Amino acid sequence: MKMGTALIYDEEMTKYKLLWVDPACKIEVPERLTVSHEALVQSGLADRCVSIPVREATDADILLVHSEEYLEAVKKTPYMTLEDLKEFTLQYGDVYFHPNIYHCAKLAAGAALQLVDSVMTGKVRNGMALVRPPGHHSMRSAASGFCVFNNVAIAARYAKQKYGVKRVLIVDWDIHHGQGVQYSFEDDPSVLYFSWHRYEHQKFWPQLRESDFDSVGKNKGVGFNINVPWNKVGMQNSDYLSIFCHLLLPVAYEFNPDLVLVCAGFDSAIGDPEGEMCATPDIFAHLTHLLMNLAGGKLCAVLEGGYNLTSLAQSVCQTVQTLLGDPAPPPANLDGPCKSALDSLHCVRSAHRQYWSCLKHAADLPTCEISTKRIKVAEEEEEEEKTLDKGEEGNSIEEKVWPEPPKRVTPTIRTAVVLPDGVTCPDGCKRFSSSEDLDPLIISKLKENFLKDADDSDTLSSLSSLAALVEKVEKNEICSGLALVRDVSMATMCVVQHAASAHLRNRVLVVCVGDGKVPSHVTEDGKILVVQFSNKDSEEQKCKYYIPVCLKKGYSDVSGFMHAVLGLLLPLAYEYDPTLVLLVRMSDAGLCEIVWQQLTGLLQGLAQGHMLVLMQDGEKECVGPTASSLLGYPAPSLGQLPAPLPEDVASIESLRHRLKADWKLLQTTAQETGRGDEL
Ligand code: SS9
Ligand code: ZN
Repeated sequence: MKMGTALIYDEEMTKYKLLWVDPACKIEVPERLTVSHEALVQSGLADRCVSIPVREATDADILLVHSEEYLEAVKKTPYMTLEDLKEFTLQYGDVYFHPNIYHCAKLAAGAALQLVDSVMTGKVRNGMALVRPPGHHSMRSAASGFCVFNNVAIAARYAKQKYGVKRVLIVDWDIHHGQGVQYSFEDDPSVLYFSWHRYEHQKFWPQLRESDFDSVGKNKGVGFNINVPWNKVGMQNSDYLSIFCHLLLPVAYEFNPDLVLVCAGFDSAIGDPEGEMCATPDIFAHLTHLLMNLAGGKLCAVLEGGYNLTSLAQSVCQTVQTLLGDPAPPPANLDGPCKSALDSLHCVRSAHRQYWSCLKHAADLPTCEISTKRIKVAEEEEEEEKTLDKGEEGNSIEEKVWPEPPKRVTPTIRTAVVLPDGVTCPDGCKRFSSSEDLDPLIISKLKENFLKDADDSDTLSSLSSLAALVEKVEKNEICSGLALVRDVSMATMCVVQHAASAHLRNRVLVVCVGDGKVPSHVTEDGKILVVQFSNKDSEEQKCKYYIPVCLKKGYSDVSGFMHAVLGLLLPLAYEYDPTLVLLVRMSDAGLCEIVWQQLTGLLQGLAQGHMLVLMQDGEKECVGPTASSLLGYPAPSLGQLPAPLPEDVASIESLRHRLKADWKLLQTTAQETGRGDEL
């Protein structure tokens, strides 16, 4: 199994800067790299990575994306006088040249290629390259937006050419539209480009018509370009997560990439003077985590923007720490998406529904068009807003403050297992049995509650081990656990009752796969949320906190199941924000192994990875794969998914519609219910 996270950095890339006065370019400073790298060193993260040297991209590498004329022109810049450089710069938008930038641009592209090499040859599982200049704006024959060569576009072509990679997913979470990447792959169905970007009805740089949601790709590549325009500033964690759950992830799983490249710009984080968004640095832990089970975990993040040095450094650390496999921090303030974000989501989903079967059911385009075509209306509104805003808020962006993300402490024991004697402990896990330090009071309570009829000592010891495990997880001494038990229903009741008991103050998310009795009666106070997948028509949902999801064809419809996981379970789970996830595999579950591993992997983004998995003692063959997911190994790819069964989609969608009043992250269109539109 591939291990390790590459970190690619070279100080040389700090050795160029703006040599004249240009307000548009003054934010792109060498310190962007030094503070990011320094933060990784200071936090001990750099030491945990595999350090890989940069190299210069060759002409052949650069020509994978750029024209010869452009390359030749850039090659001359090291010899230009200041006046010549200024003049050369003038033909492009929002970019500057320096005698050493050509060298750095070759190193930046080369760093991305070194990263692809390390991941594709299996030297590491994933990694990040800290580079300057960024790349995503540069085009075949033009520099743009601080970018000289298109590092990520070159990396994608290189991966296809050198390693025969069939499908590359590029996720551009920078706050600017990577138009250079879009142009490079517009008619190429082997590269799926996703970008969200500040747009404001085409008023924000680079102010392109083709950055809107209706640029979906061309010719054979139609459907393989996904633009999410943000038409307001101030987007928050919920807005970003909504887009992931209801758009990017379903499409990405359907696309089934062999490699994921991230245009990792952090100007989409709070405090950034360009983005003016409000998502906190910890959101990048989640965005990263959610991509880590695609492509068998092969993920390469390449730095793009990020102009608030504090926010940038924190965001870089969150990303790298997640790549290293540490559990994600609890997600901050997920109070549902805002109206403008929902409008955007609605438009993109409807623009793409003819290309992706996971979006087939998406709502029609809204009748009053809300993006570019409303530019006139928007302009008028803006004028009004400006006159209103000024007095109150003024230029508040400079003063934006947010708490530093708390230290992510990973317990020394990652995964503990409670297994019957005959079953061997999987590598990397710790066998756990515990009666040692469990309060005798708890034991007698267990006996009383769960062993009324028979005094079965095996069951009692396994239940008390589970109870003790819950406590260790609660104290963050152990991150996750796995238990084979004789009676899954009973063990579930026992764990839930114990975990939700007053002295532990948990919020427990119970995810049950399969029929069987679950604790649906103890769910009124919100301390427990139960989501049960089954193929039997269950009674109507009785309460906000018990959610039966019925998949008629069982779990043979992997697409249907994933549809429910990504569009229903994940948003519910994030909004609920549990402190413990209890994943229960009922004896009749019959869910295929890799889907189960995907589920296990995805859910670990919640509750700081605090997860207990319960399985029936007959399912010994499931122990290894489950343990592997709990230990943070990426789940295998699901392959190219067929369309989900319409029947399943219909029932999942109707459930989502019924629940969205209670759970804001389930919304996919703007109704009266979105977070305030006061931004
Ligand atoms: C400054 C305008 C700068 C160019 C931004 C390029 C970002 C690359 N007010 N516009 S990630
Ligand atoms: Zn940017």
